[in-house]
Amino acid sequence: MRIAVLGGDGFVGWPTSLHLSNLGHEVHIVDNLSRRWIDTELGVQSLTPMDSIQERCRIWKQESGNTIHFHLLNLAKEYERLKQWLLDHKPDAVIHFAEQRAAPYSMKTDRHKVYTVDNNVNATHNLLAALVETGIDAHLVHLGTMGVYGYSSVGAPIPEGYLDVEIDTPSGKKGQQILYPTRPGSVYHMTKSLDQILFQFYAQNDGLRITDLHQGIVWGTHTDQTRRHEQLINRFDYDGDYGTVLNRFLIQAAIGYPLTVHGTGGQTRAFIHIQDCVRCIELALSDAPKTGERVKIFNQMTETHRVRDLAHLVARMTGAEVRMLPNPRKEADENDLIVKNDQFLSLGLNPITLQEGLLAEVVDVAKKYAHRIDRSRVPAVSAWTKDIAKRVDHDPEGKKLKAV
Ligand code: USQ
Repeated sequence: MRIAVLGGDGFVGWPTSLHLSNLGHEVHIVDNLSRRWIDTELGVQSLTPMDSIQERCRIWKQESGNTIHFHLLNLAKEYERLKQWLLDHKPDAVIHFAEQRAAPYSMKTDRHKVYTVDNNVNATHNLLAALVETGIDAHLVHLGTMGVYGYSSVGAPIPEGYLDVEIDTPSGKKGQQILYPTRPGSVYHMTKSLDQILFQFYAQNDGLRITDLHQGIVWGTHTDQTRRHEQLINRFDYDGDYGTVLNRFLIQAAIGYPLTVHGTGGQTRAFIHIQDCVRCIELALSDAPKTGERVKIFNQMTETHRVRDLAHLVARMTGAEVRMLPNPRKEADENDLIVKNDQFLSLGLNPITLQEGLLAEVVDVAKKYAHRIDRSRVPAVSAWTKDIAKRVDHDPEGKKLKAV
């Protein structure tokens, strides 16, 4: 297949591009390199040294003999160029990762909220409108998030996108399937909830073939392809805005920084290893919906864990200290989470669950590049409301709190 990977320079986009190229697909990365610009804005860098995208593609060609093409294009701002690109390349599938993906970044200031909505919603809508206008019948696979469902304890498994409900009508009860109600916990998660509505409309109105992947928190850094050469290494975020919880704990353990648990650590979240992410994209591509079929929704996660349990697991493994901090986010202190992921399992996903070996691999990578870490960028200081900001500002590293 000829596959466009929009956002193919990012944390999941790059290993996905390598994985699909390795399987023999013709891969085109379309990216505006915004993630690299955000590093510059924030004054932080990936823990791992990343080469330019052109250099990464050159090394891949040298290693594998396969070409990955790179196209610099801003999906959210260059609509006419996007249409022309689609007409020129006629992809069989488009994988859409091209969105700002950090909840804390999206909540930093009003400017970051506006940027995240502008960028994410326009990127998705421009792509949908351009597919209709050009008549290109590509399977669109979008990277969504488990966070659209919210994190209140409902006591029942979260289904894969759709919920069966019964509605009282004058002629009795009627069954209906609705999108599972959204309850986003950040502006970023809200944009992915809006994406869902855009997908419903374009599938129903124009027959676009769309798969939406509701992904959990990714952990790990290497995949089979990024391991092949030092210069194919994946990016790896550790800072308070872009670093995600389990990878942050592993990096913190590697540099002797107390593990930063927000609040009680009773938040339960869904997780997936990066190797399984790229496998899931491959499986989703193999199971495209037909024209006229409703949007396919998969829960792209393999297990759920409570944040404090992960902290204690990492502490046991490494001897790190665990510290409960004032939570910069507005989120439930404690929640349960049961998630269905039957569709990927039935397509052949064999989940990689938390294994000491893979956890230790992340610690080793972090130790290798520890000299690149700016410890002052480790605390998460982006606060969800002004009231929370006052609390977090006084004690961002939880120094006044007792270690547990
Ligand atoms: N947390 C800590 N300590 C930290 C960092 C995070 O306790 O040092 C807590 C947070 O307060 C939160 C949980 O860990 O309760 C998860 O935070 P996270 O930063 O790992 O994940 P999140 O903000 O939800 O976002 C990440 C990705 C996003 C993806 C999402 C999947 O950045 O792109 O959509 O995970 S999910 O969480 O399932 O919605």
